Amino acid sequence: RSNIRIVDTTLREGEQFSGAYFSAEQRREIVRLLDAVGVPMIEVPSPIASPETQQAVRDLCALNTHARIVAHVRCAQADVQAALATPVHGINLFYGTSTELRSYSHGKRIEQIIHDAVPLIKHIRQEGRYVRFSAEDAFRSDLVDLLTVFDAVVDAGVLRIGLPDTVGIAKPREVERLVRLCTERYPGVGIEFHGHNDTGCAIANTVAALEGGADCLDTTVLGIGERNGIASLSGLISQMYIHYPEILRGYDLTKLPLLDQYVADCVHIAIPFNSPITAPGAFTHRAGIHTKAVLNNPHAYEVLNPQDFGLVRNVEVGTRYTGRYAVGHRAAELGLQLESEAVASLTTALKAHAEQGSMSQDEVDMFILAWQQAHISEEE
Ligand code: HCA
Ligand code: CU
Repeated sequence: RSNIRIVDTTLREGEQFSGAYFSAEQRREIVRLLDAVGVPMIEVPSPIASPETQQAVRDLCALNTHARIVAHVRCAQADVQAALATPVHGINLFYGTSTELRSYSHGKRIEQIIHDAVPLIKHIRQEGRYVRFSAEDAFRSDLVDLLTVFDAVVDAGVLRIGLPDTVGIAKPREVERLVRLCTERYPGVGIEFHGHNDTGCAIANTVAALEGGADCLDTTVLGIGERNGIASLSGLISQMYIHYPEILRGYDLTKLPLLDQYVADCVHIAIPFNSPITAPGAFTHRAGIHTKAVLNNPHAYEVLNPQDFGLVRNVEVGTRYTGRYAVGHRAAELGLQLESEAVASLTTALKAHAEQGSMSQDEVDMFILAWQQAHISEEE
């Protein structure tokens, strides 16, 4: 299944993140970096938003990326017109289908949704552009309502249907089940999944969608988005790297840390400590049992090879849970040839010191060298 596409929506969903604002140059740089990583589809905001947004969308299309640029557009004539006035590859339509959104958001009945969407889909197809239709809040939508809408939009010629978990309520098996049901009911039509992270299942749900047969999977850089965001690009990539590496053929994963850092800077946050791949501590090993095994063979406690992402492993020595193996290894790196008894007593001393607080790598090195000095003078 190498025809699976990541659809990155950092510029659309991601800018809905509290405090986010991307300047024109930042938008271009994010697109360039996403393209350098190898993401095949990039979603941008609706050109109807403002003249500036419409110009920005034109500028992004003018970058001539390998990645296809698609605009996220409401099911309204003027919105679709504004998008078609730009050279976007296609249009991602969306419409709320749940009772909640139909009651508290747009107030439309299912028949009205179909009535609005169908002519727009036909029009976009006549213009020769790609079109997808997403049933916003799909996982709180009545199944009959959902399938009624999908039957109509598929009939109208939509190329892909979207199943967004808009409020982050879905469970992985439920996602897999609904996606599979749609792949069986609509053969020949692609399925896109978009998972919010309100209950911490965004990445798991996105992988479940992939396994259920979805062929487009939404992400944002760092997972930023409305509320606490959606599945992160690095999170989805980390799963694919291990379980579906064929999907990542043609990607340059060494650009991922640059991209994550760039977007973190744009939105004034640090890369989260628990971010897959790019967290500052994602390749840091600490406990004695871990450090010993990792120094023997990194595979013991690493399923991602940091080098594949242009990153390096970090073995922390200066803690009270450190072990002789790691301490001896560091001493050897500093050029000291120590007998095993010496390593044992150095380790005891270092652990005792680290009881007062963990030591940085520099502090560890200074400690080891000082200990060595004292040791030599004792011997003399
Ligand atoms: C939104 C809603 C959306 C749309 C997703 C989609 C969602 O913020 O406008 O078009 O597939 O989560 O439902 O992001
Ligand atoms: Cu969303």
